[in-house]
Amino acid sequence: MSPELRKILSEARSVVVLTGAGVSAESGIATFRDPDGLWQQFKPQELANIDAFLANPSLVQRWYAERRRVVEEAEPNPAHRALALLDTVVETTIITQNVDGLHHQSGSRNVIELHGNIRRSYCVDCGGKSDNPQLDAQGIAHCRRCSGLIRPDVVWFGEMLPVEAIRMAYEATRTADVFLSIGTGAEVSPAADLPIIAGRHGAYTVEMNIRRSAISDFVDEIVSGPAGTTVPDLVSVVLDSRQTST
Ligand code: BV8
Ligand code: ZN
Repeated sequence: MSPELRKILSEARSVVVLTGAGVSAESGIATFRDPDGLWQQFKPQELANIDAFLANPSLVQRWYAERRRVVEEAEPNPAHRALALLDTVVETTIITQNVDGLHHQSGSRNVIELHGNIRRSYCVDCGGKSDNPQLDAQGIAHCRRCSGLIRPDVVWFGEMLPVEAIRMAYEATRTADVFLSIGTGAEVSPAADLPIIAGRHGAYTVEMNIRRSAISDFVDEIVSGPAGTTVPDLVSVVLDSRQTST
């Protein structure tokens, strides 16, 4: 970490963090595009879109049920916990692409879930929440109120992001002093545009990853290494600098 980043972190009033699947990798949740990632077996087009779901609801429901089981067994890792700690000394907004809910679980207060949350499901027909669906003879989950198909409350390709979530994300991004992009390949828009927008609005932009991403050439600084190590290290610099200055 450069002396410049140390100084900026010690004076920052607002830190905005974009997280991707790499932040949850050390909690045992597979990423999407890494060599052992989720998309290796299936392509996003085959699963994470409404047409694939309507064409084969059983396959898509089973895939999400399996991912939800992994998520429900997962624990926040040191990266999640460090970001929750950061929130206690400087205004921290977490904009996450992850659908696992681990930032909430680790105690972060300002979490914007851009792509929804896999722990929630709803009926495609009446929109009603569903946590105890009716299974038909093929094991396909239906709504108890109207028999509509049950889907995960996540944003699929080609679907709009939650309007309030993306509005808050842009607002935080435009006013950030420091913008950290952690554990994301930055290949999915509009999330991937946020670090670029932050830089244009004067934020010092930092990428924290184990390899280069689509935004590596556009950020001010790259901190390489696993998030479970680099994020606690960065947060301890902020804590030390704030404690010595008080
Ligand atoms: C929209 C759902 C508009 C939930 C996901 C061309 C054709 C068609 C569409 C498009 C197109 N061009 C652009 C688009 C738009 C499209 C898009 O961006 N497509 C891409 C693929 C080209 N975007 C959309 O469709 C979005 N909607 O634009 O709507 C619209 C306008 C009007 C009207 C209607 C619509 C919706 C995007 C949301 C898609 N949903 N997931 C789920 O099933 O989980 S995307 C999926 O990718 C996840 O949400 C994930 O969060 C996201 C990004 O992936 P990453 O988090 O970055 O994960 P990845 O595996 O890629 O990378 C992991 C990274 O971690 C790596 O860099 C790795 O090095 C690093 N790492 C690994 N381990 C560690 C680590 N780093 C640190 N420490 C470690 N230990
Ligand atoms: Zn229904």
